[in-house]
Amino acid sequence: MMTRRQALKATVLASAACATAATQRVASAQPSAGQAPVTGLTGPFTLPPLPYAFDALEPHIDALTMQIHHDKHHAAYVANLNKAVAEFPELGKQRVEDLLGELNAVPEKIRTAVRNQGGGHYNHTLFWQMMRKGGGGQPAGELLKGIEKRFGSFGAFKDALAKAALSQFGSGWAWLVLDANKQLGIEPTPNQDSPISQNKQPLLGIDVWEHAYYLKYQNRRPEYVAAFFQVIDWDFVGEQYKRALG
Ligand code: MN3
Repeated sequence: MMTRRQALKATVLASAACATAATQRVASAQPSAGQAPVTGLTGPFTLPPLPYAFDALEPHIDALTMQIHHDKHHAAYVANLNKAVAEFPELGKQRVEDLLGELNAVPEKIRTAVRNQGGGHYNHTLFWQMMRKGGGGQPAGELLKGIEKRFGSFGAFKDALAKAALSQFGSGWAWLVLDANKQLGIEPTPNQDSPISQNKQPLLGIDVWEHAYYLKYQNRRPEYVAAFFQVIDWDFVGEQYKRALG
């Protein structure tokens, strides 16, 4: 049997090995497809690769935050979602957004797990695509028109989304959504709740969990929110808007 001291030493060595691997991978700054060392990722739900290098959003969002956020946090939501649906194989054949859109149809035993872990998987899958290297600026076309019509101006929209992000107490998200009446709106959600569970299509979301910004910004959430606006991929958000309008 391992003594406590041996167990502690083994843990420290394992952590050191992880830290070394993390440093090497940040240095190489490659997309992380197939690299995530988290068990439970063999399906039915899978971790999508980050669509750009870890350091693509520097200096606004740092490479180490991106790496941990994707490879550890998002990977864990996927792994835990897979564990939750393991005894309900038919659920694993559905899209995660369909499970979240009909949470009441999910067996009660795993409903909270699907809400939290499935929400984490879906929200982050969108989140990576909502950002890009050299992003920021303003939307164009129909989305800009829609935002101006609903909020008065792009500046007023930006202020409203930032306000929702800053006033979310604790962990959660602030979203630009399109509701069932095809109206744009600002929607804060706690934890990993997704607007899609309220029949609202998320178009743009700011993750305001501390894991999204603490390494670089510590408690300065307003700086992180300002930085997020510098990396938004408005082309992607505009496409989401068009699709949601139908
Ligand atoms: Mn997150």
